[in-house]
Amino acid sequence: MTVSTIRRLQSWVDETAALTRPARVVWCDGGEDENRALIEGMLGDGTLHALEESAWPGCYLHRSHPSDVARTEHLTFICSRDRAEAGPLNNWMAPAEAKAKVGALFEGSMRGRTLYVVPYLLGPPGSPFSRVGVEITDSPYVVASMRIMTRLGRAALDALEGGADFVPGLHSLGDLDPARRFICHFPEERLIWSIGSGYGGNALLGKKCFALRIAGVMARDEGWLAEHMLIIGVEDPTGKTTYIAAAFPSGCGKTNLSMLEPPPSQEGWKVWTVGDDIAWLRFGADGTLRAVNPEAGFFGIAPGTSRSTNPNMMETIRRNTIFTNVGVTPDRRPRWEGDGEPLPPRALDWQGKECTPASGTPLAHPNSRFTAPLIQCPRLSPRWTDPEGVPISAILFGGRRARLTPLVMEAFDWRHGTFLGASLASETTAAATGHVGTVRRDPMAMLPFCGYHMGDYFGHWLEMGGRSKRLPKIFSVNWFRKDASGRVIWPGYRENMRVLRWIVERLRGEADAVETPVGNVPPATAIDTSGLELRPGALEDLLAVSRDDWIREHEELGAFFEKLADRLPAGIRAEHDALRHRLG
Ligand code: GTP
Ligand code: SPV
Ligand code: MN
Repeated sequence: MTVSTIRRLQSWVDETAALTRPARVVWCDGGEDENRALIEGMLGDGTLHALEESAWPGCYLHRSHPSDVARTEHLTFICSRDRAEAGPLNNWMAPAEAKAKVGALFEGSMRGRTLYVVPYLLGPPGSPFSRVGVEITDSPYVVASMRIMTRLGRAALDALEGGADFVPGLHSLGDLDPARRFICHFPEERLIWSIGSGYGGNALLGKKCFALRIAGVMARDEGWLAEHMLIIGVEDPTGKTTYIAAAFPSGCGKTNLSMLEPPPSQEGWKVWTVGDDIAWLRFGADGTLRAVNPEAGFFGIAPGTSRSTNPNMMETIRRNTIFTNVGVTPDRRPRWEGDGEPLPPRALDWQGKECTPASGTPLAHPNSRFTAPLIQCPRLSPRWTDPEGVPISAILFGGRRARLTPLVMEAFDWRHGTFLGASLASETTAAATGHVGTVRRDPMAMLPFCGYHMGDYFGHWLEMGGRSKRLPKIFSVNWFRKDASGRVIWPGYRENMRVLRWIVERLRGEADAVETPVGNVPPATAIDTSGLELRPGALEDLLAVSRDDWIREHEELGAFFEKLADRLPAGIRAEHDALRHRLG
């Protein structure tokens, strides 16, 4: 650590302690003893509950406050000096106002509690991609979670000693009242302040706050990308691996796709997990776009996870996992809807209340999650810590669309692909508080995570496309198209392998496509449906491009882009016009 970095860290900790008045200050090293002490403390005060030790070794249940179960986007702010920098799609607060208003809430907020100093590394040790963060928090649950989600302790200190700088993030539970909850980002200072929530992306500041909102600003300034993307290696039967990154909005299937176990009909194909939520990408010396996963753990959605939908995740969470807001049986086994077993006759629900199948209330919260180390994933890519990153050949954008977007289509080129990403929309899910199931525009799945003006962000994507001659191809996917009776047509989950296969074959110039006004779509014959029970005509419906629907979409997109008009890049405007022209 350079002298000035040590001084800066020490004085930030001192100032914070003077402001928040904790009973004690603990510097975390991420070691075993420290973790055991944290867990003992939480078992003692009821923050954690032990699960059945023989079936679930090292696993615990945490129940968050019932008003604190998901990210709260309306309480999340970008505090840039100039309001215009945050853009019209972010909440904005002037830095001075945020410092005064939120600073007042931090005053004495840690009284009687411990202030933990948590140094962590995002990205593989020794990688030019990697960045150091230090989170100050008064929540032992946050420390235990950060220990799983990041490289806590030594790796971060080594990087600091090697001369790295760090991003400070201050977090306090406060009183957990949503009226006094704020998640503030100061992009110019590279600083995060979060108070009043102990949950997920609001409180684990290495995740969305740093790895996307602050890192996104760094990436813009330094010429790389920080994206809400999974990363996988798709291995074909000859052993050749193609790396793919995919951006889907929260709750739309990234974790599931990242751990896909191909069905028996797709013999010889394998999917290797590199990351399930966030990707940092930059061009390598050879011109390929390289990706690393800045995280070291999964913070995945429990409901719907079962042996049949995601066997690799079920294996991953069998030990050393923290479950948050799931149900629990009298013999202390974690349970959730869609875990593949019949609902238990008696259990405690996510709030710790008695519940039976007749109660009519959910056992697990729809946004209940597990926090588990990546190294426990049976299909973890051997290259997940590659300091140079894996070379990305394809980028996928996908969302939940009951109509409109086909199962899969290929963009014409990088600019058109950027436009497809900018056009992404999806039905909202329980991952954020608010109404579930309404279609909203979520460009590149980054609406809640872009730390600056979305128009500039599109511009940055277009500019990145000019930096290499070896750009990945861009695709759009939609697992969620519905039939007239409202049922999802595509079986999804492991069967998505069939779509990945078309994409890989397409990259190699081996698969057919039909050019449509919206992109290149496979003919129904190009997707292998052997062993699938699809009604006749289902695949044609999944791949259909309706001109009327797309004309309406084009208009809606126009209205959306209008909001960004002051900074909408010409390239996006040109693509929007070209789409109208192709639609005739
Ligand atoms: P975040 O962690 O919030 O970013 O979500 P995510 O994008 O990782 O989504 P995840 O894989 O956890 O899936 C979210 C929900 O979508 C779960 O309820 C899944 O069961 C469901 N889901 C995932 N993949 C598919 C699919 O291929 N088809 C269908 N119908 N549902 C899916
Ligand atoms: C998401 O909402 O996209 C998540 C969960 O991955 S959280 O960590 O809460 O952001
Ligand atoms: Mn996510």
